[in-house]
Amino acid sequence: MLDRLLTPTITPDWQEWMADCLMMQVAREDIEAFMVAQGFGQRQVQRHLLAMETHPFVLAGTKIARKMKRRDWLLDIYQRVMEQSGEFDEIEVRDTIDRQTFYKHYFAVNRPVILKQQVKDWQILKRWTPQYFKTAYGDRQVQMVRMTEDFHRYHHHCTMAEFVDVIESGPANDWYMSNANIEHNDETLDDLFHETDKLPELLDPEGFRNHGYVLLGPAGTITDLHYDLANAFYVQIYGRKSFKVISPHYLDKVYPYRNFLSRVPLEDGVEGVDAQKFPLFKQAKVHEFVLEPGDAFFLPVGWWHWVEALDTSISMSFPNFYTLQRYQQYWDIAGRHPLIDD
Ligand SMILES: O=C(O)CCC(=O)C(=O)O
Repeated sequence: MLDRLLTPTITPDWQEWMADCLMMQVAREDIEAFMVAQGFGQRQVQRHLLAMETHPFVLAGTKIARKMKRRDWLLDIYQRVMEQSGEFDEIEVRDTIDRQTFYKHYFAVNRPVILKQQVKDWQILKRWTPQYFKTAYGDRQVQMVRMTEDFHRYHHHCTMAEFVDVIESGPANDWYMSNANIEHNDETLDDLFHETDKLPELLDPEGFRNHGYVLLGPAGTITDLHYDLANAFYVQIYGRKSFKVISPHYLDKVYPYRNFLSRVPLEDGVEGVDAQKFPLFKQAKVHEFVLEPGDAFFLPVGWWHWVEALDTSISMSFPNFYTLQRYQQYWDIAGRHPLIDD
């Protein structure tokens, strides 16, 4: 009787964890041993497991988990096969590229590339500095993403001049003018895109403004590991940014959640990732590089990326390729599926 009173109840959170383990085919004995070590009673755990194992929800979930495992297996094999060519060991660095080579050998095969000279003569590389933003757009109201200590993000309004003062006052990771504020900053972004040099060899001048981003923030700004729903042509305008990039083939190794985010924190580098919490992560190949002002980077759809500003930084990201990107439509279909939400 006393035992029963002292034994913790198996809360809905624990039940969810147990169901998850069962669906992922973790051995019954392992689940039992783990829970007993957490203070649960053995008979109590056994009773729950027995009821859960034959529950129709768990049986349906097990089938779905098997399907997902088969897909993960296939992605794993694709990666291994590709690696045999030796061509994908590193992200390729080139000076420039012509349209045909780019679309055939990179865009169409989802292959990233760094271009060191492609945008070197862009005028905004000389003109754009935080001080220029302050002088030319100082009194504009702009919207920033701010992040609280508990990683809650919210929007903050201030003038461009105020924002520039903040980002120049030292490293921080809680002020960012990024893609999340695109609608509110429309007028300012329109003007910035109007100023931007064009790149007709690779990007369609017609669609230059559509859904492109200007990313402005202090040294120390971190964008956590995630992937984008479209291809992006990323240009580093001012300051340096450090990238960690992972092929989409490692989907199950980066612990995805909420659609396109990863649970793996990379602030302490790849070595700093907790191997107990994220045991599969060590199997993922992480490409690390730094973009300098004037560097461009083709970031294909689905590639995981983690980014840190090493200096006060201005970057741009363009989606206006000559090939239409209709992936968003497919995403809408997949995104509505509740199982993809976690
Ligand atoms: O420069 C950054 O902070 C990363 C931007 C990014 O991840 C994105 O545009 O998808």
